[in-house]
Amino acid sequence: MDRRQVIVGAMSGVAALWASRARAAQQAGGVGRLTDKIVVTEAGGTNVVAFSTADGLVLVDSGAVKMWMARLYPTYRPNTCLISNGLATMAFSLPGAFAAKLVHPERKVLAAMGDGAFLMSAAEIETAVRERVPFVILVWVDGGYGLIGWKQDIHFGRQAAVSFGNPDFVQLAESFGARGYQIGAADELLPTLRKALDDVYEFLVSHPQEVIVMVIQDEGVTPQDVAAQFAASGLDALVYRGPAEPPWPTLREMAESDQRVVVMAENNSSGVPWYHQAFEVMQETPYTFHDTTQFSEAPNRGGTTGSLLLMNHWIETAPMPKPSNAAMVNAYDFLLRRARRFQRTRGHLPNFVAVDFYATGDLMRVVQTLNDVRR
Ligand SMILES: Cc1ncc(C[n+]2csc(CCOP(=O)(O)OP(=O)(O)O)c2C)c(N)n1
Repeated sequence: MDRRQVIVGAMSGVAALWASRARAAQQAGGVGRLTDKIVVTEAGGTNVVAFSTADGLVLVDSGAVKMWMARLYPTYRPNTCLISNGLATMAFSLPGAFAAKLVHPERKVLAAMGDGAFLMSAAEIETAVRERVPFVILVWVDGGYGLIGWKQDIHFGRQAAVSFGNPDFVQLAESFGARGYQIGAADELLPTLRKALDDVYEFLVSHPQEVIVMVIQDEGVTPQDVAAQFAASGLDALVYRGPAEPPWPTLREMAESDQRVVVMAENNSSGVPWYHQAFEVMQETPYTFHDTTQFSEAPNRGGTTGSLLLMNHWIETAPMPKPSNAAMVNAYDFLLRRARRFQRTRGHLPNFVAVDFYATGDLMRVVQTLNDVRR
């Protein structure tokens, strides 16, 4: 099944807590009249703050959710928080998030909406799944038009015709081929959001030309554990299922067939057809170098038979690797020279270069140079 990023949070479990916090805020100075019907929330607001610092883009729907997001969600750059204001049309945030993700595929996009607004536009999840556009929908669930109920309370002292029943939102998301999560307490919100926003799957969906090779350091993890996690995350739909030996498909062929994740285990891959024994597939260099004079291109695990070549390229220090070493060995000239030496010794450029602190130094520039040479 084709699964996508959609988060559906049923918040009713913490409604009372949040409403009472909101009442405390009201007593402390003027947030308007609030009732227990109003779910959302200082707790939600502060949790979502973490998202705003991470260059995210949030679209906020009309409803009580807007009142709280507008008050509590800090923005640091223009146009990173889009709110349905003015005529305040409901249900804009879901298709709005879709459009925002198309325009900014590299950014994390979140639609924050009430259950009323969500149910007006939920069918667009099908479009998002079909078009492979991953974004996250956070639904505040209170089984009613909360903002309208709030206003009715203020004007009439009672509420009329603002309550409705809801489907099971997690099942609804799943039935579209999206992923659904239910959040039962405020402190679950941030970890769940992170999970939905940050995973490899999101990256692959939004970067359809990218291929990823994973080598899982699987001490204490069975192949069946790995397979279960791949199934739960949706990644199993994208794994490479061909033979892990020459002739390998080209990267373009892998992208076109959408088999873009090559998965290997350091130790045990038995019983899962797309999972391979890393050092039957790869050959590598040693990896325990304590200073730069010790770098060696000699065969290590995988001997000289593996069809993919791995160059290990970092300085070992206990208990943690050091960025200062990475700056030295990931520098352009040093790293390029080692790759050339590897090529002379092993008869081929490395297919993989393993480093510490990949963003320190010039790794990407070196790889670019090497790839140009190979073309
Ligand atoms: C298309 C549209 N219909 C009606 C309204 C009036 N309206 C504003 S907020 C709201 C209720 C929103 O309910 P919900 O999405 O569940 O959010 P909550 O207020 O419960 O957080 C309504 C009906 C509107 N703004 N836009």
